Amino acid sequence: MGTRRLLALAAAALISLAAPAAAQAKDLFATVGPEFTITLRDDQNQPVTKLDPGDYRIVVEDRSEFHNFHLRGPGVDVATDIEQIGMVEWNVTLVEGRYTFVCDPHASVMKGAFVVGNPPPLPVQLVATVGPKNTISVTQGGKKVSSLSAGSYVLVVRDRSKKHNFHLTGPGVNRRTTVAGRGTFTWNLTLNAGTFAFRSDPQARRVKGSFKVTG
Ligand SMILES: [Cu+2]
Repeated sequence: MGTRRLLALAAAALISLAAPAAAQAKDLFATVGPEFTITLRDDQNQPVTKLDPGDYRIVVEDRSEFHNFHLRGPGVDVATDIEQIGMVEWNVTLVEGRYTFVCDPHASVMKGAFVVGNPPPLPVQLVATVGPKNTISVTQGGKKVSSLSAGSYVLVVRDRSKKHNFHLTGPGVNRRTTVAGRGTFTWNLTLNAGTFAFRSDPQARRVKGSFKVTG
């Protein structure tokens, strides 16, 4: 092998060392404390609400021995110690989905969330209530439901009577609670276009209702 060829190989090796193998990880900055504050910001100091999928380096500054920073989402579950103060670096790969961060001891007030990529919308929550008197309803945000768009729903069923049940029927759906039982139940439903009827079976003529689902 001639000298010129060796030099060419050496030059090629240097270039391949200099070129990053993959896209560089982006930096994010997390803080928690000293007061009841928790933040996650990008390198422009903007609060993180939406990110592209990819590799990230998260620099966490835990400024309090009463708080921690806990990040959770698809493929990620990392947290700082509550008692420890200081800086931590995490290298994480974020994929399409929904991520949340909290301070564990104060998760109801110290919290945040962001999406990565374009995850499917969260299912809408509906509430079905039957009893304690001869009443039955399906509501969304406190309002009676009369029509819905087809899709995924979470139906929280509150059966508040031992004389009634909640029975929902419609295209592809036939579910009920027991008459004698009471309780709160969570049903994950896919509602397709059509008419849905609900009733309490022991008083199906009086305690009933319906809504439409459009495609
Ligand atoms: Cu806290």
